[in-house]
Amino acid sequence: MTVESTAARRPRRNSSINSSTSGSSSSSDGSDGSSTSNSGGNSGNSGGGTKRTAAKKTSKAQTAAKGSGRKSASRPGTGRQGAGRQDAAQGKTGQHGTETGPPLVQLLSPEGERLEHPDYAVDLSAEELRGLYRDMVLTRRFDAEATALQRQGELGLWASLLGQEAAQIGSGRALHDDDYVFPTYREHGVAWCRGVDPVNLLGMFRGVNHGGWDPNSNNFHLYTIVIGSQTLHATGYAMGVAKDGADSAVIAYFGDGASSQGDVAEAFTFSAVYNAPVVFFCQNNQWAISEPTERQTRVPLYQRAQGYGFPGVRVDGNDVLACLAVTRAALERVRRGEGPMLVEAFTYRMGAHTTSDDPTKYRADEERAAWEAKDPILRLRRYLEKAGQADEAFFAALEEESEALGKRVRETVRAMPDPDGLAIFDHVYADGHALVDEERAQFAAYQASFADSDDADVTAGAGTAAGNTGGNQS
Ligand SMILES: Cc1ncc(C[n+]2csc(CCOP(=O)(O)OP(=O)(O)O)c2C)c(N)n1
Ligand SMILES: [Mg+2]
Repeated sequence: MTVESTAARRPRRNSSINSSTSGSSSSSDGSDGSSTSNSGGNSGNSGGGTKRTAAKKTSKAQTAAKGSGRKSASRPGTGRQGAGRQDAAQGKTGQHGTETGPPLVQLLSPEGERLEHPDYAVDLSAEELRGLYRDMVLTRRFDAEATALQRQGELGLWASLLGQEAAQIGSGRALHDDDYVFPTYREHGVAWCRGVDPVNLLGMFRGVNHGGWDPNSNNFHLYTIVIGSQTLHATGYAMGVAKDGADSAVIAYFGDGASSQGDVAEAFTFSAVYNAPVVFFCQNNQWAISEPTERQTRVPLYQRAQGYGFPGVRVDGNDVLACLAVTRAALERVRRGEGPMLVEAFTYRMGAHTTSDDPTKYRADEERAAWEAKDPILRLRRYLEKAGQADEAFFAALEEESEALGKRVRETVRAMPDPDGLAIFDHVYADGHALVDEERAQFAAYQASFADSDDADVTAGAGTAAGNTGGNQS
């Protein structure tokens, strides 16, 4: 990894939200714990331009999670003792992600009431509140469009963020432009806050590219599918930032399932020992494909930080105001050089793991229904309406904007050109390689054989193609 020290001296700009956040972020017990154009329309930031380079790793693996058939043991310290949740494979009835755990930092109740917290506060103008609402609505609209596009065969796969909008928009709007983000594959709301055009998120899922955006344009790294590995990339990057003497921060997103990965444990250890300016933002959406969180941990996830020597805090991940306040405080802490911090955003994955998944096989419908009542968008809408901070005209205009975004996404994705099949050979070695050249030539000849077959009759053409692959013609 190289880090140019000039990047470290870039002037710091704030995100689109200007508000005060108070808060020590030092306890680990949980008690203290605008838009631009229509294309994009999502950036409160004026751009990246940082010249740092960060490690990249994007490969793909899929494993199907299986229930072992064992019953959950009681879980000391989780507040879930005796909850009696059965194995997901056995019964789909258990109360999952119970509210009886440690207290959450909350500034907005599910009913849309404003709450105070002794350590965290936000003071937002009506315009800023409407901005957060708009971010969440447009992100959800984009996400729904992407799911529909997958169902129509336009995308190979989609990982929906449904239900996690507040965690992502709240934390994303807490970032400064020169902060650097290492996402997983579900951070469409954070991408939105960074000013990445949502259409660009879809190329990889359509199979026409391996990323779709320049990470350094928006300080938003490429999506990472190797679970947990981006926490190490973030830690290394943050160690570089510290060596530069910069006052920017790094944030790594990961899931409850990822928290079990060795990479995450190593990232925690290194970041703590090297005092790296990194916030670990865990979206505990309570499922890792079909594995519930109680299979990952016997203590609340935020408490893991204590063992590594840095603080952790649990925030209501469906409360955009609390996510903003807590993430901002965490970022301030790491910028002050006080070492890393873990934020656990307690939320819920309302949809399937991806479009390849069927959650009805392993979780109860009632569970999802209970979380619909805590919908992050609905609760902010309730507050805006009660407080008289948004009128019907605002909601109607946003509805129109949503539809326009959906249309643009649809049309742009369908028009994405297929990649040149030979391009993949160009990026294996920076300076080329004789073996790759040979393989490129072989593949080019193979492709050309299909072109020839177009001129022949259908039967002969099929035979030619099969013959080239060594297959039979049955
Ligand atoms: C190293 C590795 N192991 C396994 C997988 C397969 N896999 C893809 S997503 C996933 C679950 C991740 O769950 P979580 O971290 O909670 O994130 P979420 O999908 O819930 O956002 C797994 C096991 C993978 N991609 N990489
Ligand atoms: Mg998860």
